[in-house]
Amino acid sequence: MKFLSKIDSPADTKKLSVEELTELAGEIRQEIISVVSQTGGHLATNLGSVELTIALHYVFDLPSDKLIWDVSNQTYAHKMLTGRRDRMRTLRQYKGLAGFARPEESEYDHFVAGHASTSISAALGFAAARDNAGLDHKVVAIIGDGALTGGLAYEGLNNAGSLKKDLLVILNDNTWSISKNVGAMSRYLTGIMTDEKFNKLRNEIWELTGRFKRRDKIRAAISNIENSIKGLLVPGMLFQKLGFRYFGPIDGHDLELLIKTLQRVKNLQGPILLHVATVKGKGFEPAENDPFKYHGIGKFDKVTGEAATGSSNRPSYTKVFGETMVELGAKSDRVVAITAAMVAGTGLVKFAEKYPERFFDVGIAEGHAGTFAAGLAAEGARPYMVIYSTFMQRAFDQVIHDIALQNLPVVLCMDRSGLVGDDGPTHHGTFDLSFLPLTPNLTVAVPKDGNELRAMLHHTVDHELSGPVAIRYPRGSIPTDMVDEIPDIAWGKWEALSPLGDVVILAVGTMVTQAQQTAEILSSRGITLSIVNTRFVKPLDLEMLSKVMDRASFVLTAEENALRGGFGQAVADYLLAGGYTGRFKALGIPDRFITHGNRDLLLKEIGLDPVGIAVSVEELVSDSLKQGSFLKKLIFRKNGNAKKKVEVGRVPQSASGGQETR
Ligand SMILES: Cc1ncc(C[n+]2csc(CCOP(=O)(O)OP(=O)(O)O)c2C)c(N)n1
Repeated sequence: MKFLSKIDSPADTKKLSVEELTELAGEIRQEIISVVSQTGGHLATNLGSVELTIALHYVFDLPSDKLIWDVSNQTYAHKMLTGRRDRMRTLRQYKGLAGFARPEESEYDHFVAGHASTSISAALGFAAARDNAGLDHKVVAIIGDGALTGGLAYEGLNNAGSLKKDLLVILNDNTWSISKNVGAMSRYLTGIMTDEKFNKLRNEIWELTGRFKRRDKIRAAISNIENSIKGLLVPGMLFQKLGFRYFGPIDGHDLELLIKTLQRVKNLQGPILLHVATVKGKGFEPAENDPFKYHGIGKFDKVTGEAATGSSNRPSYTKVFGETMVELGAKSDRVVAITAAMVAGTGLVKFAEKYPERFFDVGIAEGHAGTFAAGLAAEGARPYMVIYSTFMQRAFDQVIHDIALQNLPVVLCMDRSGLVGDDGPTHHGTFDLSFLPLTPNLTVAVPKDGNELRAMLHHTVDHELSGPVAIRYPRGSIPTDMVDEIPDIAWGKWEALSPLGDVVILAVGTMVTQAQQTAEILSSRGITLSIVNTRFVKPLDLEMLSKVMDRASFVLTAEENALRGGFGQAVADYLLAGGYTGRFKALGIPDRFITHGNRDLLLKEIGLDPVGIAVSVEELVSDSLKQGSFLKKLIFRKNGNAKKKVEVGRVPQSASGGQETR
């Protein structure tokens, strides 16, 4: 790497000529392909934004000038150019570089992002704080056309247009979100980009008038004429009406033009929007041909682009969900499905093909999806709002205010619940079991496997629902094979997977499989662990819970969710109110954000792997007995004959992240 290997900071990029920068772009592209082929990651968006990143590094003074990246999954080139190129091969790995911008990682990253459409609001905040402090550095937001479908972006534009702060927004328009971008705004932007003749003429007039002394007045007059003739069809008129000066669209792969344009707009005052046209996947043929497939990809062959095959031979929860949705669609034509820009990620492709009139991709607009679903349900449809757990956070108010308050039969389907792994803290779905069950009227269900997921979904169409239902399921493959027949699940009831003994674990969703492995570990140590599949987190199955209370001296809960406000806390409340005299421990995600990396490693870090859970069980049991291992073994070999009223001492907080309650 002739040039890349010499770049340790943006100052080094500034030393290169345009020809050298063009070569550098090629090197960065090769490195991105090579790295992502080994680590997996967001390939296509990064390939599309190489020249833009280089130009920004060349023109602006980083890090005092601030780049605020939307979503920030397109920051690989930025990472390489800011002293992190040697660590690129650790990308998205446990303890390695993050796949997103991360201020702890570099002084060149200023703002965390993973959820879309935040950059304009954040950048405006930086600009306002800068002005208040009397500073004069530049602030640049870089946002994609997909992210511009999110309502938050318009709130930012609206506010920026009125505050009139110096702020540059770069719209990186590749016409793709994860799938092809959707919506009227996307059509509007495409209209601008295809209106080439008009743009050319307009740019020429702009250049020409720039030579006149009274250029501002002349330009304003021309602008008025444009408005009256073409109204909203004038390129960028929408942005201009919002208080931005619009420039573009320009070719986002022409480094010379990018640099020249950025140098021109850099010192302009007020809010500026520069529209840059890029090709998603640029420079890697398979990705250019199929930007959707290469948006986020696992390991692949860097020559052919062929994706490496997964290690599991069982289907993913997503696949089971998607196939079941097709079954539901056939059962009732009231069934409609809504996604917020995640048609494939949520498994809805087949449903969309089969029932196009009952399928809605609303763009990156989770809040809107919630109210839209509520409207559909209020008019008699049966909406399935299918949104990753982490993005459902955006629709929290809509779930409460529009869906639950009116007790509307909307089914919230949350894929990627729990720890998602490589994407890290912006994407972990570890809060839904805290924020959803606090909502009145809402039933919260968590299947332990694919068959249960299918059964729950069928239940929602086979029965008149008494209110909204949320179903959460994880990323990855189902733990057991699918069967043809849909199992019978008693709605609202838990399932004891073994006779209730003296030590019981109430396991939610993914934790059932973990608990089964834990039980094996413990059995070799003389402890019998009874497992209850607590497939309804709200309402709690009080009948089963009171049986557990009666029979067990030691109760644990396990969930892949924040301990704060989670299932464990709900159970603890119940036990406390009922005067439970045994010992209790809740296992889940401690009160901190969990990093990125392989999910198994993350589970281990927080003690939610089978060994970690076994340690917690042993700690709970042995600490209570306090009589030393001989007695402990003796009692537990008897399998559940320990006295319920054990001596209760304060059990120290375990390293596992478990939270203990009595
Ligand atoms: C709130 C939210 N919903 C959904 C997503 C998932 N997501 C990640 S990137 C992306 C598409 C972004 O498209 P665009 O902004 O055009 O950037 P590109 O990848 O095309 O460069 C989506 C939908 C997200 N990050 N945040």
